[in-house]
Amino acid sequence: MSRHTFFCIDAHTCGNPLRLVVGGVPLLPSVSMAEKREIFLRDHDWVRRALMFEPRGHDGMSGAILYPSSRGDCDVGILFIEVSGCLPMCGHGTIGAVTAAIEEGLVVPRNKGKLSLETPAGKIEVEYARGDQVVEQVRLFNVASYLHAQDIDLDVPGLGLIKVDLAYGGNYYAIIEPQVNWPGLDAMSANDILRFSPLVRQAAELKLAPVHPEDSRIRGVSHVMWTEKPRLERAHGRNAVFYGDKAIDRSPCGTGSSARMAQLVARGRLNIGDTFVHESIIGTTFDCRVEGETQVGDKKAIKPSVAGWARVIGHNTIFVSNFDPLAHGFQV
Ligand code: PYC
Repeated sequence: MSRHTFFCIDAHTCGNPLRLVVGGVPLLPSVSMAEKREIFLRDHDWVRRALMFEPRGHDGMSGAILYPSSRGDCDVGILFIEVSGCLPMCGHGTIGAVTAAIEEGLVVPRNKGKLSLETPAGKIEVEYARGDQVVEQVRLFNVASYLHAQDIDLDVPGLGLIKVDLAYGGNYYAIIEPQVNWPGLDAMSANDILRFSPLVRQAAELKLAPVHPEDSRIRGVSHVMWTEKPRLERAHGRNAVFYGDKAIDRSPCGTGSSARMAQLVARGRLNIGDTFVHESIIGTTFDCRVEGETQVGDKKAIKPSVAGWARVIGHNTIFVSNFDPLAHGFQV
């Protein structure tokens, strides 16, 4: 029998899953994480499908793999794997992976409480606070984020004409605010989110087909963010983020929060230095901040940071055997 064994640390970040694969992963050449991502997708995508899809994963599964960084100025590289592919950047994935890696002694930071990570979307800095038992908080200083397009009219079957903004925070987000044809998240069930989001994403992609001005490998509308007033007194906004084919982020979404802040700053509704507490669909929060201004191509951009917590929930030894007809997973 040929059986491949993966050792995983399962965790969740504010409710959203993160499977850190620490053993059994394919070796990749010493190139940038952006190139490793392409090689992984080309030659080893079965690993992602086996570990993310049913029966070993589920519709909302996501994970990460740590690799040595080929950059001298980074402690480690990180590859994000999830149901839709390998994201250039993932906020909840970073918070979960850093928490698990620090608690389990997988990375030794050069500077106490700090890590420099190479992601496929670029270098990010991380600060973490370690308590007696657990890592209490991870703050990631995300890639430059910007508003790509605003007030775009989309004709969405079942909704009618709606206006969306498109913003980048490590992935491209179609952001929808309450408006005439869409009264807000509170009027929507989870089934509605799953039904309308792919239609919005498809319409936004058809109209805008965004390509990152500094890295053409980062392209396409991958996520849809539905926004709403917060329920929690300390929060400034609430959202539900759709990704993959059937996933709704249980966390407030790190790259989504970065995109949302970039949109709000560009629209003059948030300022440099402001904090932005973002509430998720299940009421967990990320403490976000607009750290500064920058440029992406010829667009004004922000430097966002996002802080949240994660908890390790178990060690998982997963077999993928050639005797299992569903070894490489399936989606329904
Ligand atoms: O936290 O950036 C994020 C994220 C992306 C997809 C799901 N979560």
